[in-house]
Amino acid sequence: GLTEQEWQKVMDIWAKVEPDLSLHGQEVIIRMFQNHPETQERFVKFKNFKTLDEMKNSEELKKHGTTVLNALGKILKQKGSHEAELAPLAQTHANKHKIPVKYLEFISEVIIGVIAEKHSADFGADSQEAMRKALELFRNDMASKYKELGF
Ligand code: 89R
Repeated sequence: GLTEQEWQKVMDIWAKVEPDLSLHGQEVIIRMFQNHPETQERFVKFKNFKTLDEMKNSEELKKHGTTVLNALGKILKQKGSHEAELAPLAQTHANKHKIPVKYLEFISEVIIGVIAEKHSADFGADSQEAMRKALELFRNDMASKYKELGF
């Protein structure tokens, strides 16, 4: 788990992300698609986007990015006691969307990269490390749920 100080660092940086959640969300989704094109294929509504402009101009993509970061924020704020938030997410991402844990690793790195770019002054090495640990915990618990679900 994380120490109380590490959770505090996670909460502090998330408080900087939240006022502009949809912009961060949009950037995270676009960068994930660019760095890992196989992730784009998973979306009926986005898989036919060819250009960066198409991605940037899509209100649907921005909305989805907001949904994802909003869900992640709720999970992070539980500081590890996220069973109630995680269970339904694991359920849909295993059974319905069939998203491998490997993709969760991709998005974790992308999230850290986007925050590092936008908030370099507030996201030093120790804060990055705390966020990396929080996202690792999230992934590990998703992986356990996936296993229970036979995925
Ligand atoms: C795919 C990660 C993640 C990853 C999808 C992926 C969209 C929250 C991928 C639609 C797909 C496909 C959908 C369906 C979807 O369904 O539970 O409308 N995700 C929906 O056709 C993550 C992460 C979080 C997260 C949500 C929420 C919904 C949703 C909420 C809507 C409700 C539902 C981790 C940061 C594969 C590309 C918190 C990834 F690669 F990153 F692992 N989702 N999603 N997702 Fe997804």
